[in-house]
Amino acid sequence: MCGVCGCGDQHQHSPKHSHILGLSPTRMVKIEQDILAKNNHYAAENRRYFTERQMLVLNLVSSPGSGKTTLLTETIERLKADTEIAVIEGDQQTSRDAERISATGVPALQINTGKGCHLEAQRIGLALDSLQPKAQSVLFIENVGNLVCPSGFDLGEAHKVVILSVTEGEDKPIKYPDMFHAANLMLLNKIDLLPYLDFDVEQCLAYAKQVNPNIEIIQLSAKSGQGLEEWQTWIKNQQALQA
Ligand SMILES: Nc1nc2c(ncn2[C@@H]2O[C@H](COP(=O)(O)OP(=O)(O)O)[C@@H](O)[C@H]2O)c(=O)[nH]1
Ligand SMILES: [Mg+2]
Ligand SMILES: [Zn+2]
Repeated sequence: MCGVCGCGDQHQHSPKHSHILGLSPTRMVKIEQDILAKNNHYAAENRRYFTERQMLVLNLVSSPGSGKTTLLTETIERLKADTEIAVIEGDQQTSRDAERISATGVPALQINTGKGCHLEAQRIGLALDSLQPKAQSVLFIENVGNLVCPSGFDLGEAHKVVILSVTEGEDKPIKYPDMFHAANLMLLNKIDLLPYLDFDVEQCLAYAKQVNPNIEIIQLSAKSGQGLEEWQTWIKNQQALQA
């Protein structure tokens, strides 16, 4: 397990980490493999549950502050009239985001991971027991803000959706390639701020495609509403595929 973030993902372990933990690299690799195998088992159970209910499940991943919760509340306001929606919120501490979602009137459940830096499939399975999402609903899972290890943990979702905001710099896809490789869709958020920044949109899109040639990309602003219709259409199309 990674001695820095404790997440069990397959980070490159330096000898320094091994020394800190007092574990040999071989032993650490074995622990990582066990953690990921256990997670995959629960993810498969979740996926069965979602398939039986014809649910669309999206795992939203990004660094903290990219606008996941804002985008979710705006999306919910636009979809809730004709779509059943539920939300699972992941954060290390507080229920602030679940409260923001609950204000829209859709069921939301907060998972606090404490020191944990990603959501795991087993916790999602337990959350489903109390959330009881409806058949044919859309379930959004807002992962813990972290562009690294949530990429390695399958929660049983149909797609990982990575949100990158233009204030973060255009080079993030090549700095955190695992996440952009694992995602099927990238939402480039906060484009309302582009006039004030020297963010190179074309370069960013090229970096994302370099890491993942199949990634779809939508440029939007949760604040101004620009691009939200395209995102809604994408969700509706994915939902139709679950039926
Ligand atoms: N200008 C601008 N600000 C945004 C946009 N989306 C989110 N924000 C702001 O970014 C900050 C972080 O948003 P939040 O939704 O909490 O991000 P999260 O940590 O990814 O859930 C808040 O101050 C939001 O108001 C956007 O499209 N444009
Ligand atoms: Mg949030
Ligand atoms: Zn982690």
